[in-house]
Amino acid sequence: MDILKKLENKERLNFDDAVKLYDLDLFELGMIANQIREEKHGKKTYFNINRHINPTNICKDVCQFCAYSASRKNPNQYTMTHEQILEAVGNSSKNGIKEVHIVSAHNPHTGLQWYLDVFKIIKEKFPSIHIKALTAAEIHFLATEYNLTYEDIISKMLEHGVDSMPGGGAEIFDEKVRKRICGGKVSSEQWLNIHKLWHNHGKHSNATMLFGHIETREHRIDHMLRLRNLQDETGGFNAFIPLVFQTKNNYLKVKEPLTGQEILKTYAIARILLDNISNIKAYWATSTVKLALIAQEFGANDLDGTIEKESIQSAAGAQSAHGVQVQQFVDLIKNSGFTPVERDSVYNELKVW
Ligand code: V47
Repeated sequence: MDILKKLENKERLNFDDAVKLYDLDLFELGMIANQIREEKHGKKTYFNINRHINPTNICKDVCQFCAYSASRKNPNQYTMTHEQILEAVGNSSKNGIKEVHIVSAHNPHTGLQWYLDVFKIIKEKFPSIHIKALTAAEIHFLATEYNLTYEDIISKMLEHGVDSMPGGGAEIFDEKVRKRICGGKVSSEQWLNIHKLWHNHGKHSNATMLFGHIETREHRIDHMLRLRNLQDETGGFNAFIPLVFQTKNNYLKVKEPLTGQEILKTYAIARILLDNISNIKAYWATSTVKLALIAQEFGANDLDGTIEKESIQSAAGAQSAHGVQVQQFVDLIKNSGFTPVERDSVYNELKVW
């Protein structure tokens, strides 16, 4: 097969080649992805000790896949006060967190300064905690709502202590699918442009892909290739994170969740295609812990972190309402034959456990 030759010669795959990868036998695909993983990372599996905070669920936008937003189905609106947010970070800092991952809905009532002050007060009180915050979708919302440019918002993020950007809001880049699942929010081109502007400041970010809803395999490949192109330009993405769609409490009536095989193939293909993104993250909250551990043999070298509490995906059925204890995480990685390596948010190694 041509593709196998190309891979042997370490040639880049194009769109048609990549789509055909899905037709390979799962184990053949896994072996190819695992070989690349081992060349890049050996048996190391990265994780971090982190805490997710989702400060408000009130949202101006209506995404069909979302179970978190309080604008429609969810009657339980909330907006945390800055004191509550500080208290949450304070409690978690006792557990040794090195990162807070802050993602909110697009709340038009708080004012811009409320969003920014969340970062400022955390940085002032906990200067050593890395703040990963504001998705490109939130940046687009804030710029539009307050009549500012993306650069304006990015400068304010930097001033207020944001260290890196999470990969959320990417969903699926294909414009037709995007219109159906989240029309009205940040477009694909805007999402990519915002990350490019952020990278131009010498800063890093992640990239996600929401899959397992109404998209096809071709749409996933297209998504990954658009990311590969931007990464060639900027080199700013730390990790690619395929997010497995959670089917509960949302408007996309997906009856058949993806099979484990399809999820593993997608991780493996990501590892093969994204030769310029170092880390493939099997985010256990959406893949399940069990599958994330297997994904280590299919190209994934990162399992995200301990999380502590997460509200967006758990609203749709993910297992992340509560996190995992560090020791349990470490034991799971070890028992599955890999070496747990605690990392910081930009992938410096902190401790081999
Ligand atoms: O963009 C929403 C997703 C994302 C559902 O950068 C859903 O390290 C599955 O981006 N089923 C936010 N997913 C979370 C996110 C993230 C998570 C972990 C690590 C990082 C990182 C980023 O959650 C949204 C959206 O794609 N999401 N609803 C759902 N029903």
